[in-house]
Amino acid sequence: MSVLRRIEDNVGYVEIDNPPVNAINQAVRQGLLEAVDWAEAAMLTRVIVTGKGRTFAAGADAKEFDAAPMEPHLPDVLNAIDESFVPWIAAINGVALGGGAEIAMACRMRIASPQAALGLPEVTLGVIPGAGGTLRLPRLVGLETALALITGGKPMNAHAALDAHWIHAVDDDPIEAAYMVNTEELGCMVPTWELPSPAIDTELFEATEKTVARKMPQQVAPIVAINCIREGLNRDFHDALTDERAAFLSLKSGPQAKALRHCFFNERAAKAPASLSAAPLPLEHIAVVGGGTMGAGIAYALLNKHYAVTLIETDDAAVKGATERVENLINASNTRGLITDAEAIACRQRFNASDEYTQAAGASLAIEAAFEDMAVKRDVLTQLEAVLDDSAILSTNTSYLNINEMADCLKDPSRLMGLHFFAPAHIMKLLEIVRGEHTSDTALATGYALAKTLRKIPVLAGVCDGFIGNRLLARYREAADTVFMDGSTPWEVDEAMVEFGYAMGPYEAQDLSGLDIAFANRRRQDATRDPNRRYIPIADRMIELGKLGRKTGAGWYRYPDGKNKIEDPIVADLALEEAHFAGVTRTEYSADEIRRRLVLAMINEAADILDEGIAQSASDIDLVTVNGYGFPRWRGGLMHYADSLGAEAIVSQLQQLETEDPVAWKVSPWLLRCAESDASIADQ
Ligand code: 3H9
Repeated sequence: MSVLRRIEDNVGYVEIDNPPVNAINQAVRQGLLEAVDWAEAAMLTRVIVTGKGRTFAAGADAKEFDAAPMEPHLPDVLNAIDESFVPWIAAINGVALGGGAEIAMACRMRIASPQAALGLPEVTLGVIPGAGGTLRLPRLVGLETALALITGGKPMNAHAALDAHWIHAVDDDPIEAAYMVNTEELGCMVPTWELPSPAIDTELFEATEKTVARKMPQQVAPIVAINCIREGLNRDFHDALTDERAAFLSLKSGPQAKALRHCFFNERAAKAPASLSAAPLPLEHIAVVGGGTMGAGIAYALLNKHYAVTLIETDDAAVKGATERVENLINASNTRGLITDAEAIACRQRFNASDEYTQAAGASLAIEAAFEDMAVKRDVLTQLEAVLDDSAILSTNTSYLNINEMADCLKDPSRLMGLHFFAPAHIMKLLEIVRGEHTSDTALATGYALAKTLRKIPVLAGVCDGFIGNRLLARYREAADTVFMDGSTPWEVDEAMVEFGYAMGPYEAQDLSGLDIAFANRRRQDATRDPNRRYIPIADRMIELGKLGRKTGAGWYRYPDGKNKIEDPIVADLALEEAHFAGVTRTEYSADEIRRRLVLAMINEAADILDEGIAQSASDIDLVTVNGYGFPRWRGGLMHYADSLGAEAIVSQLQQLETEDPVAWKVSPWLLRCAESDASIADQ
């Protein structure tokens, strides 16, 4: 039964019961529609609708979105509620999102518990509210708030919703409060659809369009939502509802909604593999070694989830610096209202920093976030092994280094895994969990359990230079540098990739992280680099010139005011010089050609990563590229996008590029197999 109902004192109690989050599927819609008839037939005085469990309703069941819509449709169900002579009251016990909030809006009254939140996050799934949300919300909260809520997709807590007149009351027991509502007062409540709609405000619409263009460039749903809201202000409610429904259905089957749904379900499916044969170690106390930006971010992320953290640094001054960085993060979160004063105090109480490894004793997990150097890391791990219990798990936050070589220094190498966080570690969602040759299932299970607590998206990676994400990044940059050397400028490359959907192109992004990191990697790779592989020396010239990125005021761009970037002709000239020395005849690349090369390079590398078993699935590549490397979410991730091109088309394009440079563009056997067997890339 997806909708439970009972009558008491002539009041109908309707409970949406579709665990885990009361998603509104066909059975729920049917159950609600039947409840309208049931309430009318029994001449009930009111119906109180609520959700079973912690959620009111998480919205339409997005798992149904790939199939043809099944009757009854939600807009019709909600019209029946809105127009029924038996008034419905929503007792909003938990989150009411999307269609869940739309159910609440079709009710005559809304009373929420203090823990509840309401939101219309449809645009995050590439659709719009499709059951009257674009019409009912402006009538309830006014145009400005409705535009912000629908285009932004962020939920509002119960008290804010009360202030916005979205709901009528906040009560610890919303069902009881709904029961207590005075019958006369309830009788006077006008059905939401009959409320007057706000007046058109052209300036506000223009401002919202600008905000959307800036914050969600190239995304279709928010623009369609704005149009539906605008059209809905002037039209008959039911005509506008028909148009809203048509717009919703068209978006639902479009490529952006499919891509965003893929991301949504892919992220939720990222869990510990069933094949792990061990349970995670219980964690309370975690040691972090290294208190730079990364280590401090990791420490704060852990403190924020109630772990006790001991941060180890090399000496007094370093301990002081690390403590300051952690303190700054606590304060910043506190100031932004993300944690309360009491939580900030508790974070400080759980934190301890020292230059003595013995302080880490008792920790059941240690995360090494020291300098990216094999000798340094091996030394840290050896010192940790000496003070920690034999059962404790060791991990390294290395971005590139060989974990097997690192584990060699340990008496028990099975204790070591990679936990590759992304900066800023307390914000970025991705966590690469790296399995070394000897890594135990206990270590991996502990990594996954930690990811769950930190609400990170775990992706299992094997050992190779850069694991999944940084290996792809290296190939992306190599392709960019080649295009730069052979004909373009960094700004042309950046612009092409921004047009593709990245927030910034590879050169601007590298200016942010610093050119010295990639330089150190290139020097580390010198000994093992394939001598037949073309080497683009421009980035090395940048280091010689002291252009290390934003931190030195100049990198690929110049930053005269420390903030805004300007193009630097000296940098463009470097490519001319190097091309001349290398005997390269430069050519002009269109933006399409730049994009084609950079994206194909990544797809081919990703295919090799899959072929070598470094990543488990194409979906994992999508998780990494979207959540760690800025690949446009609305394209679903690198391999979801690749699937839209098709393996055969990709292979034929790569083969053409292979004639230019058979080493860099060697077609991955994985892609060749996909093309030969006509297999979907996304399903691998
Ligand atoms: C919509 O409503 C359109 C309407 O306007 C028009 C219709 C005509 N569908 O996130 P969690 C699953 S569009 C299907 O891990 P949490 C999820 O996959 C919808 N399944 O839990 C997972 O499954 P599994 C607008 C859904 O506590 C399980 O529930 N609504 C849906 O961290 C637990 O999810 C939204 O965009 C769904 N709508 O967070 C809200 N939602 O266990 C989307 C969840 O098999 N949902 N599942 O992995 C959320 O934001 C979060 O899930 C929520 C709970 C905050 C509710």
